[in-house]
Amino acid sequence: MQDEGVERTISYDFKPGRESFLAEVLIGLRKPQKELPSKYFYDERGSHLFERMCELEEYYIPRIEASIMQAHIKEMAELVGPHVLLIEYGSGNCKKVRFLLDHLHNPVVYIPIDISREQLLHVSKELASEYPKLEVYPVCADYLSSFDLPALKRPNERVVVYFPGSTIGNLDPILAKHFLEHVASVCGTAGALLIGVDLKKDPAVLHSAYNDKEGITAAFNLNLLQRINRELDCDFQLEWFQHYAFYNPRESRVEMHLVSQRDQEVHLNRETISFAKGESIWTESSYKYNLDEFEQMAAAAGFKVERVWVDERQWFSVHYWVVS
Ligand code: AVI
Repeated sequence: MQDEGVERTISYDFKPGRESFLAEVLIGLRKPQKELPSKYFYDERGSHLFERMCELEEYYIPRIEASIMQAHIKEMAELVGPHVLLIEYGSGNCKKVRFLLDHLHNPVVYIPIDISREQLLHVSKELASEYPKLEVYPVCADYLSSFDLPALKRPNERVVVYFPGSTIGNLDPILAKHFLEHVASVCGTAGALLIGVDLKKDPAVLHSAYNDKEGITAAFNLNLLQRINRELDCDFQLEWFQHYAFYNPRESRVEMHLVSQRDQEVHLNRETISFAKGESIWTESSYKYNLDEFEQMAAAAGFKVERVWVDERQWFSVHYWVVS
């Protein structure tokens, strides 16, 4: 049954519908190197599996990012300043932003943007009651598409975008630059970006992070096929696809694929898609940067680097950039 109270908390709903999901899947599966957009990982089960992944010993990103945030939160809050309008792209379960909100000086508005509608509805409602002085305007959207932000009633001193977790790494560098240019225009003059990005490291560390022993990452990857079966009436046989993730040093990225275990055919929207044994569907890239490369990205996108924090092994970094 639909909870009408919750319904009303979504400020804007631009969630891609079935038609665009189908179109994007078909475009991807018709390519010589078959691919699927990683944004579709995050249905209800996918979001849940991602949360479990974030608890894994091997998947170091959330743990190290949280330790950097904890060590430097006072300085971050000073830089952000009072009465901020905070926008978060890919807000997920909003766990990270709670820590930030708890330390900011009288934040006035929070706009979480996420493609996973159910989770967005749920956490926005929780946040609104936990932070009664904060106005929460959830926006359901694929943040790469163009959409309007809600018109706001309350004045703010600065717009700050929060983009944690190295989600920027899931965009190829050219798209990442365009996206960050767009973020700079959303921030406007006096605006800033607080962003977490994963750094280059021993490929063995990356290998275990994306091939965890419990098989949660594999289940997360395969869940995409299950979602396509359910929502698009497709007939992928999950037992005949296998998770495969590796670090590609030439491109500085972890690639996730699903590899067909035999010659087989899949049917979607009256189309037959053939797979040869060993052929893969490329489902995600996770780019890793070094600090210089990411600083160059800031300049290219119209930002000035104000501050960078790293952990002692330099595995992960958090950056505060201001619009230049
Ligand atoms: C959301 N994103 C930053 C994750 C990453 O590390 O690229 C998604 C993920 N894929 C497999 N494990 C985690």
